[in-house]
Formats: sequence, C-alpha cells, structure tokens
Amino acid sequence: MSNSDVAEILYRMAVLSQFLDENAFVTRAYQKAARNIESLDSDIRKVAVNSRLKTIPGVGQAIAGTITEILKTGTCERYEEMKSMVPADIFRMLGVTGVGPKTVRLVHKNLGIATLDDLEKAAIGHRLQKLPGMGVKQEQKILRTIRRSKDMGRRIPLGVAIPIAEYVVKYLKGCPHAGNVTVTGSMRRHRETVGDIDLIASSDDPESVIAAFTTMPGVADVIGSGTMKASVILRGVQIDLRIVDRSSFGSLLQHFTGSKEHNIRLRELAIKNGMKLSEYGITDQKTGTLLPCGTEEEVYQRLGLPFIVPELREDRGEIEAAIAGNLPDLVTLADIKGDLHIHSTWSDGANTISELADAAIGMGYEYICVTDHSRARGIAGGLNEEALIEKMVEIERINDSMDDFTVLTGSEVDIRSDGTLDYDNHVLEMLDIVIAAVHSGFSQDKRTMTSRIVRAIENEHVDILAHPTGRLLGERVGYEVDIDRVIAVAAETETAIEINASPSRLDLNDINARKASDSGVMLAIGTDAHYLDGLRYMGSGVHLARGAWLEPCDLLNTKSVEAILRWAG
Ligand code: DGT
Ligand code: CA
Ligand code: CA
Repeated sequence: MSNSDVAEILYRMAVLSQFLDENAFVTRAYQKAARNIESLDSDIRKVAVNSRLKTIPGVGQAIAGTITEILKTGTCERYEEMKSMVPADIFRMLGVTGVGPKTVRLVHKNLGIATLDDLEKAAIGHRLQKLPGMGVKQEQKILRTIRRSKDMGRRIPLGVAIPIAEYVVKYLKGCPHAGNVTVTGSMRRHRETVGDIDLIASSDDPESVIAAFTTMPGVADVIGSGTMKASVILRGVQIDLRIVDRSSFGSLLQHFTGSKEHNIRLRELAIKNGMKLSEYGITDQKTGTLLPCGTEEEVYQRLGLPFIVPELREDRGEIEAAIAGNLPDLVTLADIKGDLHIHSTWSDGANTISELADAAIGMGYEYICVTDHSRARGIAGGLNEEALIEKMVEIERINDSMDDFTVLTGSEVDIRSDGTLDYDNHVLEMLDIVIAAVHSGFSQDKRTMTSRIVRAIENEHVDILAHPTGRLLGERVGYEVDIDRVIAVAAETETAIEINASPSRLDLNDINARKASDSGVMLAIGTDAHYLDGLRYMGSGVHLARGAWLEPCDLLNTKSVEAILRWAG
C-alpha cells in the first residue's frame, strides 16, 4: 500500500459518504486527509509504524484508525459497508459528466440499476423517461453523455477507421453538391490510431451537403451541425466535416491535416517572413491582403518551402530538413518488389502458394517469401522438418514453371522462451529467409524478454525479426522489451527488423523504425497475410515506412531477388 493507494480509498470514502448523505463534515474530513497523504513526503507505512499518523494535518483519532486498518488489510470495514449500500459501478457512473448523484440514486432506487452499462440499456429501452423528474430529453442526454464518455480516450486503430472513412467519402461524393471530398487529420498522416475522422469538402451548396451528412445512413448521433461544418458519430467513431470554398481548399486541407505541432511551427516560420498563415490563406502582414491557397503545394511554396508530404508532418525535423533542402526521398509502393512475410495453406494461411504467387504477380511484384510457422506453433499448424522439405519441393516446381517471378522459401520460426529457435540450425540453413518471432510467454519481464530476443537474433541464420514488440493495436500493448537494445544488437548482427503491415500490428511503429534505420538496421515490410486480401496491406506498411523517413535503400523489399539472397547469405 503506497501513499496514493491509501489516499485513493479515502477519496472514494468521501464520494460514498456524500452519496449516502452523511454529514458534510465527514466527507470533507476524508477529502482533507486524502489530499494530505497524497502530498506527504515520507512513506505512510513508516509514519504508521512510528505511531505518528496523527501528525499528518487532517488526520485525527478516527481517520488514523482507518488508515491503520487500510495498511493492514488493504481496505477497511466502513468502506466495505458503504460500498454495499450503493450501486456497484458507482464510481464509473459518477465519472460520466452529466450523471450526478441524484440521477444515480434515482435509477438505483427505482430500477435497481447498478452499472453504467445497465444505465445505458435502460436509456435505450426508454425506461428512464418515466421516472419522476425525468423526461424524453433527459433520457436522451444521459444516453449521449454515456456514449461520448465511453468513446472518449479511446483511439481507433487506423485499420478500423479506414473502411468507415471510405464509406463516408463515397457517400459524400455521391451528393450532387459536393465537389472535392478529402480525408484530412491524423488519418491523412497515416498515424497508427486516430482520435476521429476529419473530412473536408468543397461545395456550391454547403447546407445541402451538411444536411446529407447529418442524415447519412448509419449516423447514430449528431454532435453538432452548423452552416459550414458538422460532427456526427457513426459506428462509434466521431466524424468531423468542414465545407470549404474551392479557392481556399488547399489552405484548409493543410490546416486540417495537421499535425498541430507541424502547423504551429509553420505559423512561426510565416511570421518570421512577414506573413500570417491561417486555415483561410496567407496574409501579407504589410498590406494586410489575404491570399487563399487553392492547393496545399501553394501553401508550402509561398512559405518558401518544398512540399512536405503528410506522413512527415509531425515536427520531427521535417521543417528543418525542408529549409535545408534535404527532405528524404521517401520510399513509395512502386519501389516494393516483394512481400517478405506471408502464410500459405502449409500452415495457417487460406491460400496455396500458387494462388499467392499469382496474386503477387498481379501486384507487379518480382517475388514473395512464404513464411509458414515452425513446428512448435501447434495451433497454427506449424511445419515439421519433413513437411518443410515437401514444401520446398513444391516451391521448386512452382519456380520452374515461372520466368520472371520467384517464390522464396522462408519460415516464421518461433523464438522459444529461452531464446533458442524452434528449428535446428541444419533446418534453418535450408531456408532462403528465416524470420524469428515471439508468440508465447508474453508476461516475461523486460530483461528476460530482451535477452530472449537478443539470443535469437544472434543466431547467424536469423535474417529478420518479426513484429518486435508483439503489440496488437486496440487489444494488447505488447510484451516489455528494451527495443533500443534489440535495435543495437540487430545492427551488430546485421539482422533486419520487420515493419509488420497488418493493420492490427503496425509493429515496429514509425518512431522505432526510424530509430532502427538511423542505427544502420535494414527494415523489411511484411504483410503477414493469411489470405489473398491481406497482401494489400503492403500500402499501410509503406505509409508507416514513410512516416519513419525511410528511403528505398533502407528497405529489403526494394532489392532484387539476387540482392536479397546475397544479403541473407
Ligand atoms: P487525432 O484526431 O487525435 O488522431 O489527431 P488529429 O491530428 O487529426 O487532430 P484533430 O482531429 O484534433 O484536428 C485536426 C487538425 O486540425 C490537426 O491535426 C491540426 C488542426 N488543429 C487542431 N487544433 C489546432 C490548433 O490548436 N492549432 C493549430 N495550428 N492547428 C490545429
Ligand atoms: Ca482527427
Ligand atoms: Ca477532429
């Protein structure tokens, strides 16, 4: 029990005593004691051992007893008693602004509602409006506040947000009065998660576009609606739309794309040069005339800068680089010659190697590396040595039948909990590309996990370390690992690190991928596709690589088959 643990319980006791209509003096006493314990310099346990609790301001005989009890048992009788008298989920319910103690008491007493979810359900089922002092309006307001508070603080993985944005953009483009419709904000910068979806559209009749937007099929709530902008909730995601005059489309697009940090720096730069940059255009400070920019290129040009692509606009050195004329020559999808991480029917993939090869040829690739799981991956149907040899025979047959395309034999080999690999070295030797990955034992502590991964990549046969942090966006934070150390060892051992392009992974992320590249580590984009459609995630991987400032030479995927095999040696 730390000082803040004890303080937390006292704060909660204050809330409960208020809720139970106890003497206001009692509530204040809990609050005061909690505050003073929180700001105490010494450890509360030591203070208690020395029987000096009462020297803490606000702590009298009664509260000293409470603290002693909390330190001994982790809770106290009075706290448990108060909790039994109130709805179970009271702290969450009261945490929603707009849901006060009065409402919680009313719904608890009349409907037995004890959780936020039940309160939401009751509002949906119109059971609140009949309660004394309530009505249709109050019920709707409660529902809105609950939903908004649930959505707040929750960032949406880019892969989840993109299809929603695509739906809305398509719908708006179908409106007779909508011109240019464009995604802006963090989504246009291809951040891994987005807070909301920002759109802008040009129009000769803004009000009709706004009306169409707010009545679009699927809209669950209209948060705000004006003549030139509106915000709605659709499939749990907030969508902001701004209508703009065609003449200043570029100015608003630049402003709304952000990031805020990038924009602030640009504004400073503008001021230095006697200009004022806004979402409407650029004002000459001397003459006071506002020049709207029709295109984004114009905005940067007038500021005396080369165009900076959205993926770089994070104030991570792009403005300095632009001024100095050495912005990176970023990799593009056209530079990608092959996908380095794919699963086939040999393990847990849905498609045969031939089907994957055909699809890859259709995408203009020169090769794919089929990396089925190794044998320990029971659930994923990992290959044992015999099956692997059979697979190699099949790949040879496929390669013999094709002229300008190569299937490389790879494997996503499991890194065991001690850092050894799931295939013996003589098996690893047979493979063109060995990808090593952690799939189990995520709860290992940071030191153990780091040395486990380091040991794996120190194996000379390992070419690529896959999804290095193990995170799943919106689901799992990943295991604890000293990524800087992993990057340093990868540089020493000339092991590439993967940018896993699967929308739920995007691992490494842009910051770490840039760090790896700066440390001399080669990056390798893999879609981790388990079915044909998964191959198209290469685009997300390339956007991520661009956000990491990567040029074609920083990626394995831009090399020819011969160069890759030489590199893997
Ligand atoms: P998000 O939604 O949290 O993923 O991140 P953004 O970047 O999409 O942020 P959002 O939706 O709040 O605002 C969209 C853009 O509007 C933002 O990237 C830059 C611009 N913006 C918003 N607030 C400010 C501001 O206070 N100053 C400046 N210069 N630009 C701002
Ligand atoms: Ca946004
Ligand atoms: Ca926004």
